[in-house]
Amino acid sequence: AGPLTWLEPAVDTDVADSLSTQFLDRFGDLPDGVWAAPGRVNLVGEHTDYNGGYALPLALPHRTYAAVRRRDDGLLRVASLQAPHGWEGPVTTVRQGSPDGWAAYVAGVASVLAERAGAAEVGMDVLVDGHVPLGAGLSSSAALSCSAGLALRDLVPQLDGLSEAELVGVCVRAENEVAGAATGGMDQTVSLRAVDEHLLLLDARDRSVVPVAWTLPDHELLVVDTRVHHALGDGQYERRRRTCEEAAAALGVGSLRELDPEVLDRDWERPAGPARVLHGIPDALPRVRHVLTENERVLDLVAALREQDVARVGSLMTASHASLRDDYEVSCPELDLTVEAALGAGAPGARMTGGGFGGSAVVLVARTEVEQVAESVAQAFAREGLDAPAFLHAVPGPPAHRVR
Ligand code: GAF
Repeated sequence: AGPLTWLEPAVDTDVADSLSTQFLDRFGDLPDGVWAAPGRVNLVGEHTDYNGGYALPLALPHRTYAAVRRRDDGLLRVASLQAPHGWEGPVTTVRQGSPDGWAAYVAGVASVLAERAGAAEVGMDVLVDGHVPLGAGLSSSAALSCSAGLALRDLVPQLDGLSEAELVGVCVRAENEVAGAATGGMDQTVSLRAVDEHLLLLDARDRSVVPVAWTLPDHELLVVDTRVHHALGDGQYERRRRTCEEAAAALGVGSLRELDPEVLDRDWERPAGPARVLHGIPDALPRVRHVLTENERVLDLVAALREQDVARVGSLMTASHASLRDDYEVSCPELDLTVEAALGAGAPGARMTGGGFGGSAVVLVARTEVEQVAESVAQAFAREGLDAPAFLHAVPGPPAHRVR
């Protein structure tokens, strides 16, 4: 299948050096600083965050960098090394669709923060350099909004004291209201609040987090980017979310999290039981089943990690994949192939990660077998005539931070 492609993280200080120089060329002045925010991979707990449930992501060492200079005239000038066109305009004109595309994630955060600061003069020049693979389901968009958000928080005096937890809310609002993506907060939470060398158990009900140690020293997490472009904007993500909200309303709860998972075995089918109530909502039954079983898998996986039970961690990951494929219907053939090939090569567990419909899978693999498992996945892709996937080592890294 040819040599494997490994996506390596950048070195913070190297990026900061070159980005500062390019910022000077473009904007005629040095930036006030350079900020970095990580992408993420989620180990388990998918499509649970907007249902008030649990997830278990980690921050990747792959980050998005933003060189920023504060402006006090309310103007935003946004550029990226990865995009031919930027955007320029007053912060007060930012709204859904203007700007659109990647710039909405930066402008959206600036607009929400300007409102928060009560100051229409909040503005900035930004030059972005993304080292989180784009469209790979590894949260490059949250990394973008979080890097810009943290920069503004640090540079605008009226925002002094705004906590990372509050900044999560700002970035989610920007993404929902300006970028027009109805995402649930997991990605921004882990980007801003990760704990180095740990996973983060997120309880989306109150957005609280608990660091969880990686207890399997002989194993690592291998990410496979299928290179099938993942986009949440095509309506499928929102449709899933709407189905869950309608189901919760029909069942008389504020979110699916409030349902006792035992209803699945105990009285799911009884007259006036959940199965009957959900009958009229297309696909609600399997969608609800996924969310309830997935929440349990998150807590079970945390317990299995504590017990250093590799086989159990792996089987919970694989069960999560099956549920996302069959009940939630957000996988795709390339993700299924990755999981199948990785398991076939001896990995204890594998699953799609992130929103789905393309993007990446995460594989639990013995350190001594990483190359071999990656090789098997690449060969499976080649046999199917698919473009070669890319690989990255998911070593849990620190949260968003100021580089200089
Ligand atoms: C995307 C969203 F942005 C997250 O909020 C989450 O819902 C995820 O899909 C699915 O778990 O990454």
